[in-house]
Amino acid sequence: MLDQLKGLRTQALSELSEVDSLRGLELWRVRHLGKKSALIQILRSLATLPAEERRRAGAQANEVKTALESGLSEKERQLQEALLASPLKSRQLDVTLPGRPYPIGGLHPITQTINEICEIFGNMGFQTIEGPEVELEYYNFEALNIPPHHPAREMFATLWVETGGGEETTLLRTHTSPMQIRLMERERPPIRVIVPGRAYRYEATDATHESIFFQVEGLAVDTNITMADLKGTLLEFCRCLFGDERKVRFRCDYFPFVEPGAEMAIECLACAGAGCRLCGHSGWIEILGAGMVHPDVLARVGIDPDIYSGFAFGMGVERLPMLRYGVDDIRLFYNNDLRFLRQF
Ligand code: FA5
Repeated sequence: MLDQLKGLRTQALSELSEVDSLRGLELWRVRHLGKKSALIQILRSLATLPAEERRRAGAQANEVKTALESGLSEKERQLQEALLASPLKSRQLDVTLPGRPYPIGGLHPITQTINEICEIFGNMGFQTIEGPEVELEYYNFEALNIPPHHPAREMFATLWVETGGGEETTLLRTHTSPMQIRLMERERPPIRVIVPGRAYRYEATDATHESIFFQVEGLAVDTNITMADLKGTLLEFCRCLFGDERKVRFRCDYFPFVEPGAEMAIECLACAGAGCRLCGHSGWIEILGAGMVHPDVLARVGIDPDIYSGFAFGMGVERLPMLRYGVDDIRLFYNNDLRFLRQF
């Protein structure tokens, strides 16, 4: 057995000196140190030998195993080194070359639009605040003159949030208008704020409707605020965003929390006002609802409607870049197709 071990060692080490790749080295390892190799078989069979012979053969076998293992790791180190060195030798490496540019992210077009809206109104003296998306029914409806069973609840297909019994009913806000109330409860006039944020409606989506979309609420309360202030503010906003030439329509509408109420629409870019699928063949796309804050709403938050008056508006954010750049489907903003998003 001692002779056999000696032969194994010579054979293995001579084969090792011929190995010139990591793959070849792995094959060598399996052949000479693997479970089925002659050496490991010998080590396994030692137990069957008489004691004296076992001691000598065992020492010899372990010595061969150690020699093969250190040969293996030395060869591995040599091969790794050679692997690293070869491209450096074969190619010139210019360490002064600039690195490969990594793509850097950009702001989503809706975030860009919100930032722009905040800047335009900021220049007109409006502060930006935010409010909760999970809202109490009271703020979303009752405080805005929309009691249960009021037909206006039909306008807002509501997603209700389940709460344990006894707690106040909550919902995903259907518009940003509840922030009018929250703000007027804690601040006294003069007030001039805008509130960007998500709104949620349980309704089918189409080219101009999403079930989760952004609105920006506006609110100004002070002495002597009139409908002319509302109209002037909104027209100035449209001029800043769309330029002087773009046609804007301002006409009556109904919302229970304003009196009088209005809506504003911008001429459809897709058909230049001629009428198409996108604008429902009207030539106009509605961007916001607005009006003079209802005296009952002011009174409810403890602001005297005989002294103060205010205007409010709520605009849809996605429709603004649609109208500006001719995007013909609101859903494109949320499909996360980078080819589309990178254009903004
Ligand atoms: C409202 O939400 C009122 N809170 C607006 C308001 C505020 C009126 C203050 C008076 C005073 P309306 O449901 O019309 O109103 O929505 C306002 C704007 O949000 C719409 O003009 C539209 O631009 C946008 N919008 C409404 N629903 C969707 C939807 N499903 N997807 C995308 N945008 C929408």
